[in-house]
Order: sequence, then C-alpha cells, then structure tokens
Amino acid sequence: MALLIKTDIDRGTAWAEALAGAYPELDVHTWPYEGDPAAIHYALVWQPPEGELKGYPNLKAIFSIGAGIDHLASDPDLPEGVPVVRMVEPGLTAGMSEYVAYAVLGHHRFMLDYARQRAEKLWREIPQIAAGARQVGMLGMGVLGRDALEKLMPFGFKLAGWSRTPKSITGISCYHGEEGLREFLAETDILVCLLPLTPETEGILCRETFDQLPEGAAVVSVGRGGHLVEDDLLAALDSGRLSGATLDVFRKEPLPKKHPFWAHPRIFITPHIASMTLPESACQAVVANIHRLEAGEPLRHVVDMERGY
Ligand code: NDP
Ligand code: OXD
Repeated sequence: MALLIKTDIDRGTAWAEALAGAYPELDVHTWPYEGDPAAIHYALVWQPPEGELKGYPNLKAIFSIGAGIDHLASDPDLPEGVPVVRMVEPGLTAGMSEYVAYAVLGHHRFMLDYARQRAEKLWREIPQIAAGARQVGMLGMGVLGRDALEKLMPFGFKLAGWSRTPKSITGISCYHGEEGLREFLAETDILVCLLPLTPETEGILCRETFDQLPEGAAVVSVGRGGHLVEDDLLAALDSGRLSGATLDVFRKEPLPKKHPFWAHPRIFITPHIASMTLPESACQAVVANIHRLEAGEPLRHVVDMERGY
C-alpha cells in the first residue's frame, strides 16, 4: 500500500514521520515522485498542481490536508470517481476555535481601538459592553463553526449560527437558508465566516450582507478569501457601517504588499494561519480511514463534490 504526500517540504517531512509511526507498513512517498504512478494508492495533498492527480491511475482516495477542498474542486482534471476526503481532526478544530475566540474577544473588547490609542500614546477608556448584550453569529455550522461557538459559550454571548440545512443546538439560535439569513444578520454584532468556498458562498461577505448587520458590527473572515468582496469591506469600514474586521484569508495569498488592507487601521490581518492541520493528530484520522477502506467499510468525511463541501 503506497501513499504520496504533496505539501511544502517541511510539512511533507513531518507528515511522513507521523505516518511512519502510525502505520509502519504504509509505503510513504513525498512529492515530487519519480516512481511508477500506478504504484500509488492514496494521495494526501494540499494545493496540488492542476492535472497532477489524474496521472495516478490506481488512486483509491484523495485526502485533503485542509478542511477546505476548494484547492481540489478547482482542478478540472480531478480524477472522476475517486473519493475526496476533507480533513477533520482535533488539532485543526482546536486551533480554529482558539483563533475565533481571540478575534471575537478582540472586537468585543475594542482591541483595534486600543492598538490605535497606543500608537498615539492616548490613555482613554472605552465603556465596556456586557458579553450578553452582543450576538456572535457564525456563517457555517460545520465541524469548525460549531466547535468555535461552543467554546465561546462560557463568556455569555448570545450565539447564533447559519447553515444550509436546519439545525437544533442547545444554547445557539439556529438559522438556515436564504430566508434565515436576514433574521440572523439583523441581530449579529460580530459576524464570523467559516463557510466552505462554493459557487453559492462566493462573495457572501458583501455590501448587501454588511448593510443588514447592526451599525458598528465587526466581521471575522476565516473561511476563504473568495467569500469577501474586498472593496465592499473597505467602503463599510470607511463609512463606519462596520467597526472592524479580522481577516485570515484573502483572494490573493500572500496578500500583495500594495494591498490597502495592510495599512487599514480597522483591519487586523494574519497570513492564513487561523488553524493548521497537525500531522501528529491528523495522521490518525488518515490512517483510520485507510484501514476502513481496506476493510471494505465506508470512508468518513467524504466530500459531496456536487455540493462543493
Ligand atoms: P464543514 O463542511 O464541516 O461545514 C460547512 C458548513 O457550511 C456547514 O454547516 C454547511 O451547512 C454550511 N454551508 C455550506 N454551504 C452553505 C450555503 N450555501 N448556505 C449556508 N450554509 C452553508 O466545514 P468545516 O467546518 O470543516 O470547514 C469550513 C471551512 O473553513 C473550510 O471549508 C475552509 O474553507 C475553512 N478553513 C479555514 C482555515 C484557516 O486556517 N483559515 C482552516 C480550516 C478550514 P450544512 O451544515 O447545512 O451542510
Ligand atoms: C484548511 C486551511 O482548509 O488550512 O484546512 O485553510
């Protein structure tokens, strides 16, 4: 049984070591691979070059190193009929919840304002608002969105989530579909986006959405850069419609040096690090799935490529 890893060199080495520990019999190769493509049964990939995977005729499954699979869905030559498995692993989930908690608390406690005051050596108290007076709204109530909201529960925020299909979760007001979006947005003071990037969700963080939020709301964009209409965000921040934004993902990554986001006082930027798959814990999920398939059992977390996530 052979598996090929395609990621950056450092992460590839960490993955190969983790897999060797978790499944010593697995023959692990790192990309670029110069052996016989027919000998490879599994691919574990992050942003493989377009058309690369179709060159392996005996693939049984493609494992995405990330939770998002847009880097695979965009390949017009993705091999047909080979299941694509998204990454669900505790390290990735925990990291995302940490980031979302940090960003939400930062907006809640006016940290962008205090950073600016610090630069001006200005000692000024901004009146505190009780967490219970604010709603945190999550776009995308999947593995990551739901965990992040649950981790925010002890702070006492009002919590709301929006998804495609209906949900019922204790302590979270759940909305779904286009009809639910308006009601969800109207009450959301801190909006977090943890949707997958699909044709339906592309550009969802746009003027029309911002205009439905309460005046002075904040936005945390951690799904994909394609969710955000960048000019609409700048306009909403400059007019005061929105009070701030935390952005981890961008339409073009790395964010170009001349991009106006870098210098904007109401934007906090990180370089797509909200969460990272940890090979040590993630290899267990991959290995368990390989064992499942080899035993004739169904794979877990297979992507519905029609739906796009
Ligand atoms: P899941 O597949 O578990 O969840 C996706 C959620 O989005 C589901 O609740 C789904 O609804 C909802 N959804 C999808 N399409 C729509 C739609 N058209 N309208 C309303 N809701 C919709 O994904 P994860 O939680 O595992 O990951 C989410 C995304 O986070 C990834 O796709 C990736 O882009 C991003 N990510 C970013 C990282 C970073 O470092 N910045 C790290 C990891 C992930 P339903 O429940 O009804 O199906
Ligand atoms: C992911 C990511 O999708 O890191 O996991 O962006």
